Amino acid sequence: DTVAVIGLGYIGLPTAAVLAQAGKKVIGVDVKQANVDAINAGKVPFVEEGLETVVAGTVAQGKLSAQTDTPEADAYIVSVPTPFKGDHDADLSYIEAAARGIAPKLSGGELVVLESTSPPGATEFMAEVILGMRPEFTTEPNLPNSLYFSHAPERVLPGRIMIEMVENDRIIGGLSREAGELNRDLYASFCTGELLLTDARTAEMAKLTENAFRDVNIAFANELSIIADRQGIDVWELIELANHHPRVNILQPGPGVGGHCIAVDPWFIVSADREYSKLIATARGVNDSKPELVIAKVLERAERFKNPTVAALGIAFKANIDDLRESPSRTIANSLAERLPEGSVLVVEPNVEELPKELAERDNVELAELGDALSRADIVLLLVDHDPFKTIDRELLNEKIVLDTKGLWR
Ligand code: SAJ
Repeated sequence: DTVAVIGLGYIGLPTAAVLAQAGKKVIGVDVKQANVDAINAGKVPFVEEGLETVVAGTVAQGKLSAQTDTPEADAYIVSVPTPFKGDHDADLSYIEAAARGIAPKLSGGELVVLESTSPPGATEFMAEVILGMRPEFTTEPNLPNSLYFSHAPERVLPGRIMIEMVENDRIIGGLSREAGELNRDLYASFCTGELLLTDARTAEMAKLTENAFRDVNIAFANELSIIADRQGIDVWELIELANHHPRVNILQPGPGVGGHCIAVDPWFIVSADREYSKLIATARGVNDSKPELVIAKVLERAERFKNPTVAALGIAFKANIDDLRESPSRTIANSLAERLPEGSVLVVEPNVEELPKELAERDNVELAELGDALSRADIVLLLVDHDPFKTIDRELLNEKIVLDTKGLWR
């Protein structure tokens, strides 16, 4: 029972770890030698609560190992990135590369699961790449030369991955019923949630739909925050009051929508059907417009200072994580530093030890301690609702201009 997990990132590595914990022999594959070396030493190259313990334990037991070449295995799980290319189209080249690595290793009967978030048709595409290289195989089930392809999109929340990976329900879409069932049986080894079988295209679309649902709802909150601000209304109070209605549940506005999923996946729906995805595209636009509005507000307030000092609290894409990818607050901090050449930006990010490159390279940006930044700042800009920011001594804000984009200090 050997499982190869291709791509050992935020999803692949936890998946490999829980499979190994469930007793499978797992070989992780990654193009980055440094990551492979770290994992083989029982280390995790990023922060995720509870992951390192499982990786260290399963590596020590010989259940989990990592390498750069694709091995022979009974099942393959592909969890590689699907970034954009062109006008927000999905770039399937990493999936294609993974498929090309798998194809020569197959001998018939293997299951190949695509986990990467993908546009409708990506699982078929992956199968076509493999069958193109190995035309002796077929997706017809129950033959000596059958291959089984399936899509099992991940739906775990960064920061809670080790819990949600096990407990969340999973949608499983096979190219054939048998492929879905094989995928279900494999995932039943570690997943206690419901395993819901469907076809591959529906599974692909379901994952995109979940994140588009959230994006559209956050856009509603963000649009309200802009309107309320212009009307002189406190949006947080407004939402709290409206949410007392039994059928109203508005999400929280903020400085924009970040992360690798919600700000990305809705575009895959738009790219699949540009004519009929107007609401989804507009929601993306609303959320993407928020950082610029925050920046404009800070610049307006900064005008009265000759050398304004702005404390930017948080550059992660959301609370209590160290993930800076697609982070609107990081963009805001960088843009403020650029547009306030006479001023300075004190970045407070308790979850990282160093600034990302574009910020580190600026003379007027430094990574500061919370207390230090609050005492030196003219303008305190709260961007992320990290726990340590909740409990600050409010007296420290007394003489300051405070812009609280998360409503944390209301
Ligand atoms: N945000 C708001 N207001 C809110 C909620 C979130 O502005 O009320 C912002 C956050 O600050 C952040 C962004 O949205 O910048 C996304 O954060 P998130 O916590 O909503 O979601 P992610 O990106 O961490 O994880 C999502 C999850 N999807 C859904 O909740 C539908 C997760 O379950 C998925 O597995 C993940 O995307 C993924 O990998 O697709």
